[in-house]
Amino acid sequence: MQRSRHGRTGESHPNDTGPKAGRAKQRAFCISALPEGDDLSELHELLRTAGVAVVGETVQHREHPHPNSYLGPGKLDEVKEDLRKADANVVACDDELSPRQERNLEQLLGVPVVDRTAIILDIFAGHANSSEGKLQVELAQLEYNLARMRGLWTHLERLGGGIGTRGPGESQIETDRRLARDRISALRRRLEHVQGSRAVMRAERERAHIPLIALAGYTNAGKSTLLNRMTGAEVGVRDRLFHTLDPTTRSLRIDGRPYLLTDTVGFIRKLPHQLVDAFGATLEETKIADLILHVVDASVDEDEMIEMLKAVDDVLDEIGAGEQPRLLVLNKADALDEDRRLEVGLRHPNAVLVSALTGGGIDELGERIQQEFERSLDDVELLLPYSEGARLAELHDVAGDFMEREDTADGVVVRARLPRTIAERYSRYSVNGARPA
Ligand SMILES: Nc1nc2c(ncn2[C@@H]2O[C@H](COP(=O)(O)OP(=O)(O)OP(=O)(O)O)[C@@H](O)[C@H]2O)c(=O)[nH]1
Ligand SMILES: [Mg+2]
Repeated sequence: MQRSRHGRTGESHPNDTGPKAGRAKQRAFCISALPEGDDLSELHELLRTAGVAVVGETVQHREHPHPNSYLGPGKLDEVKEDLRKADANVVACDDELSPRQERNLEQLLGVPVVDRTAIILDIFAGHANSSEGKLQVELAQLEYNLARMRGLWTHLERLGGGIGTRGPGESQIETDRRLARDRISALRRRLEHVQGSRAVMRAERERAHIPLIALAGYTNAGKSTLLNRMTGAEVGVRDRLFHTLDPTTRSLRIDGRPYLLTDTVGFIRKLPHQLVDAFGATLEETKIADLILHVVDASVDEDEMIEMLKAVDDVLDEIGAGEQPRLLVLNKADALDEDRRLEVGLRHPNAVLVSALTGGGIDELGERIQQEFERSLDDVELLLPYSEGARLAELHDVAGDFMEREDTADGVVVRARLPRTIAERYSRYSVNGARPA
């Protein structure tokens, strides 16, 4: 194979993902022991997002990955040859590898091996902007590395107390582990500090009782685009995975009523548990939401969409948001052909089809959101003495268009539909007593 100063020359490989493969510093060969039917396109996307070129792949359909080396020994011989031919300098695995599998693979193949978790952590590290995001990612990375150190340690232990096992190697690992643990505690403390202000904001919101709606969904589903469309925010949007890590909350009004809409980190199949742990506070926003808009990219085929929906449902369950009221939002309607449009309509009759990009379906989404909150609204008739006039503004703020006022000799008579919690607060002004909507 001819090589230029910049790497491989014009020759193209069937698995090249694009022109970048010729220049990229890191050239990955993908391996997987996936069950029949799955493919590696998502791993390719992850690598593209991480700035790594894909130069080849091998899939071995196995019941279970090989416990020592992930793929079987015969397959690994083939991979070794393929690696050389494709001039790959790193192997990327679509699963999380045990420390032992990773170590053995590196020894057998002679190049660094990264697993799915490491790739995702790497992407998160590259995309973290806020100090909180950076701390969260560092915490997840340390947890991941600590598990690897532990693996190395058991490996040495198994060698038995012979020469060399009680020397500097052992104490070095112990020191490293202790340092990692100290750093983890320090990071947790700093995170708690940073997250304090979020708790204050939340308490304020709860006092005001503004309904909180959280966007949740697979990475790249269009959550940030939808936030921007609905609230006029200018959150960054890009066709890459895990572009958003920091939560953004913006207010919006539907028929005059205020809501808060929050956009957070996206999910993925096999989202590393270290990230779920470290991003606990960020994901908390989803957990405490009054309504979750589950956004999914409907422009893919049905099977893939179902898989993405399931991956998100799993994470929502895992973070304790499984029981939250939910509305399914099928996004990217503009990219659907007529057949697919009909199909999603039939298969997901309760979902709302929108295009965050063009604005199609957004009004209907607004109506559906209102309907979801309808149940928690009460019709009230209040008599506010003129001395309590200041409260009118607050009432108007929460009731939006659903408020009428009439000036009488005794004060202002207000008829409004209010969130139950606010209706309760005003019950002492009630003319007929609050009655359920
Ligand atoms: N065709 C089409 N593309 C869309 C639509 N909504 C979003 N996109 C595109 O999808 C890509 C991802 O959009 P984002 O809004 O960044 O997606 P996200 O869900 O916030 O992704 P992460 O933050 O990475 O989890 C971008 O290239 C958007 O332009 C849509 O309605 N139609
Ligand atoms: Mg986003």
